Amino acid sequence: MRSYRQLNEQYEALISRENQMDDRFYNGIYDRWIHPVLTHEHIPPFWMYDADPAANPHMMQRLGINAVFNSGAMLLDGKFTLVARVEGMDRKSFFAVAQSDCGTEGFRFWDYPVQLPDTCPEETNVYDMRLTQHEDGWIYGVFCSESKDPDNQDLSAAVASAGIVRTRDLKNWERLPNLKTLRSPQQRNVVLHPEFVDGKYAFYTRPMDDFIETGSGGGIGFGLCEDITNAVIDEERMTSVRRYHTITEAKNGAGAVPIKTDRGWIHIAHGVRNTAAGLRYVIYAFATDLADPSKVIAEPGGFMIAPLYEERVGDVSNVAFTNGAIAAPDGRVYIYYASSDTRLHVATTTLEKLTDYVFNTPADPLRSPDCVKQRCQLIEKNLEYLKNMKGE
Ligand code: BGC
Ligand code: BMA
Repeated sequence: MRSYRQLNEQYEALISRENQMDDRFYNGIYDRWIHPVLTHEHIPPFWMYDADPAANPHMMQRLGINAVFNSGAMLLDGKFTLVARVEGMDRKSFFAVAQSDCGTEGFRFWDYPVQLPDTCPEETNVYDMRLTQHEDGWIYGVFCSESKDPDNQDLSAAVASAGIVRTRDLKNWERLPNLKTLRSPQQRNVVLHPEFVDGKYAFYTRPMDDFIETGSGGGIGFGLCEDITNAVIDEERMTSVRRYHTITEAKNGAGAVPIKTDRGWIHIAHGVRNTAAGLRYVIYAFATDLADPSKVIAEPGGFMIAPLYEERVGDVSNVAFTNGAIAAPDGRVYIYYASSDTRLHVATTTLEKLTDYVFNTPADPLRSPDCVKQRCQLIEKNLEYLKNMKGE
């Protein structure tokens, strides 16, 4: 049996462990790190154990935690701040704030998880918060609010919609009415754009016909609304679309809040395809126009991050998913991505590299023969170049 003190020492050792770049991996675009930045082991023991041996003689978990994963991210007072999806053993998720000074290690949860105003009795589960520091001065959290579908007998039938909260400090939260999209029955993966567009609040949406299938939903949508305290979107324009036989065939969805660069907004999103082994989630990037953030101006072919090594296995295997990234003032970019709905990692790059990646990676040619042509062009250029290099 372990004492509470031992459990706490173990936890403190984990929190103070240094992280290192993962030398197994190189692609020039970003670096991976050896250790995940948040796991269920980063949960303070006082969230799980009753520390009093009189009440807990076997020092057993009374309320275990299953997983810590998809996290919104921002810099708050200079600290790397994550609002993580924490999932109990009971499958219910909730949000909790963890902070670190450097962004790649040392994330520590605040003493209490986020206690959102409980305004909606049907809401059963909440997850995947995107944190937007909006130019109106508020920090918004947009998340998936899930309820049982009252109109469907199937026990698993659910309804997903976008919940909206706002705060100034991640401590006091005001709940606003859920987003209403007049033309889409369900929503998940909704992200609030950080600036007004045509004087309005702008949301990236993900129109869906039902809980899992996007159906006729063609991709990542974009819609404007006048009033954030009663957010209603009529038309959803398409930004990055789903395409046959690509990484977005089954679904796609906005991830991190778009990052502003001189050349456009950079979006880090997810794409899903179906396989015999279930859905495969990967992370991809694209850029949209500075003046019209719904207009895609560059979209590299294929994925940027797919689950690799240990990342491949977890509660929902073969998933890489992001809902938060931080572009630090020094030009470094931290992409927080979860693997297999189990743990959270960071991939680090710079704004310069990310821009190079998004604007100079060839687009998906969509057909095998054209992919071969694309690759042969690169090979030919290289063989020519390398021939001339000989003897140097
Ligand atoms: C789960 C999410 C998942 C969604 C769609 C929800 O019940 O909590 O993790 O993305 O279903 O599969
Ligand atoms: C989704 C997301 C995530 C999750 C993924 C894979 O639809 O909203 O919560 O990581 O499925 O299960």
